[in-house]
Amino acid sequence: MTIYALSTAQGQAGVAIVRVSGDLAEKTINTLTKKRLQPRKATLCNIYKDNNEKIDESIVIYFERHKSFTGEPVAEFHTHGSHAVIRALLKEISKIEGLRPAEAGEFTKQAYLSGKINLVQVEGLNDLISAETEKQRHQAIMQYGDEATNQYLKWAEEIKSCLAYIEASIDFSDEDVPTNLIKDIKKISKKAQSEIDSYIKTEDDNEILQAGIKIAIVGRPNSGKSSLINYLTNKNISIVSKKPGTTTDLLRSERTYDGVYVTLTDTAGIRAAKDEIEKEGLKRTKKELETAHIRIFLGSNSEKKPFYGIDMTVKDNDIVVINKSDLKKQHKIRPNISISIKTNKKLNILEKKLKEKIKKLSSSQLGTLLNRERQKNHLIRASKALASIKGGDLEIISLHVRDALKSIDSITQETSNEDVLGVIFNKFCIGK
Ligand SMILES: Nc1nc2c(ncn2[C@@H]2O[C@H](COP(=O)(O)OP(=O)(O)OP(=O)(O)O)[C@@H](O)[C@H]2O)c(=O)[nH]1
Ligand SMILES: [Mg+2]
Repeated sequence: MTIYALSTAQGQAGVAIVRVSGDLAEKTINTLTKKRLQPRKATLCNIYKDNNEKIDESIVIYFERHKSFTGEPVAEFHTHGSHAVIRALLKEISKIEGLRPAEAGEFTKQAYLSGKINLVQVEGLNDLISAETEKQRHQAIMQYGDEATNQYLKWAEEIKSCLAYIEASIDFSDEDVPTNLIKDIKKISKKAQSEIDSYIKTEDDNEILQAGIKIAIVGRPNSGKSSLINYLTNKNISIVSKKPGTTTDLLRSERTYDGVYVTLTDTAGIRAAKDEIEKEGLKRTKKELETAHIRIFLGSNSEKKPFYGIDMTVKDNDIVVINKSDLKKQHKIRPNISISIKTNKKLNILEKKLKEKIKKLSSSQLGTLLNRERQKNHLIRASKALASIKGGDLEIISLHVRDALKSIDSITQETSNEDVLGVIFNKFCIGK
C-alpha cells in the first residue's frame, strides 16, 4: 500500500511538505506533474488537478527504494504552505487508486520495518521532534544517532563472545572444560552487568532532563518569595503585597538556565495557620519542600527570627537567603547571601549561585541516558540473567547468556511484538 500525509505542521506557513511512500510514489509524481524526475534531484514542477488546472508550483523530489527515509520509494512535494494548496494537493493525491492516508507514525514504522532505523532510533526520533530545551535535543540526537545504539550493540557483542566461548567448549567433556573458560565468561558477564546496572541508574538524570529541576522558594510570610519568583522568571505572575499571607497556594513558573529546564515554585509563607485554606497551603508547601531539587530558604532582614517555625535541614543544593538587606538587620543569621529585591542588590550573585547548583545537578547528563520504560525492562532482565551466571555447569550458564542476549537484542529490535510496536508508533504525529 502506498501512503501519503502532510509531513509539516498544520496551519499557514511558507512551505508545506506532503510525503508519499510506497510503490506508487513515482506514479503519483508523474500523474500530478506530468513529468518523470531524476531521483534525489529537487525539481521545480507545476502540479495539476485531473482537469489540468494548475494547483501550485512546487519543488518535487523522488527518492528510490532503499534511498529514502522509509526505505520504500518516496515522493516529496514542497508546496506553498496555505490551507487551500495543501487541501487541493491532498485531494488530487487521494484520487489515485492504491493510495491511502498515512496513520500516525506510519512513515517511521515503515523505516523501522525496512531496517533503516532501529527501535532506539525510533524512540530517539520521537524525542527529537518533541525536544524543547537544548539538553533535551542533545539527548534525543544521541538516541537517534549512533551513541545509544552502539552501546547496546557493544553489550550484545560482549555477551555473544561468551556464547562463542561456550560453543568452542562443546568438544570438551564436563570434567575437561578449562576452568579459565568459565572464569572468562564470568568476567565478561560481570563487566557487562555492572555497566548495564549503571546505565539503568541514569534514568534519574533523565527525569531531571525531561521534567526539569525543581526549585522551591520557601520562607515566612512577607519575606519576599513572590517578589523573588517574579524577578527570577521576569514575569509578574505572583501577587506581591505587604499583607502577610498573600500567597496561599503553590504557583509555578518555568524557564531555562543554560539549556536546562527549571520549574520555580512560589509557596505559602510558613506560620501557624489561621484557617483551613492556609492549613492546606502549608501542607502543599511542606510537600514541595520534600520534592524540590533546590530549596531557596528566604528570610527577611527585618525579623528577629527570619526562619522561625521552618524546618531548616539545609541540604547541599539548598541556598539560605536573607532578603530586604536595605532594611535594618534584626537577627543573627549568617545566610549564604543577603539580597534586596527592592534595591536590586546582589540578585545577580544569587542567580549565579543558582546556576552553579543547576549545572551541578545536570552535569552528569553528558552521556546517553536511559529514557524509556521499554528499554529499562529489557535491561533489568538482561542484568538478572547475567547475575545468574554462577557455578560451573556450562549448559545452565549458556541458558542465562542466551536470555541476556535476547533481552539486549530486543531493545533495538522487537521482532514480532505488534502491541509493543503499536505503543511506540502511536505516539508519533501523522506525517512522521
Ligand atoms: N524593603 C524591602 N521590601 C521588600 C523587598 N522585597 C520585597 N519587599 C516587600 O515585602 C512585601 C512582601 O513581599 P512578597 O513578595 O509578597 O512576600 P511573600 O514572601 O510572597 O509573602 P506571602 O505571600 O505573604 O508569604 C511586599 O510589600 C514587597 O514589596 C526588599 O528587598 N526590601
Ligand atoms: Mg507570596
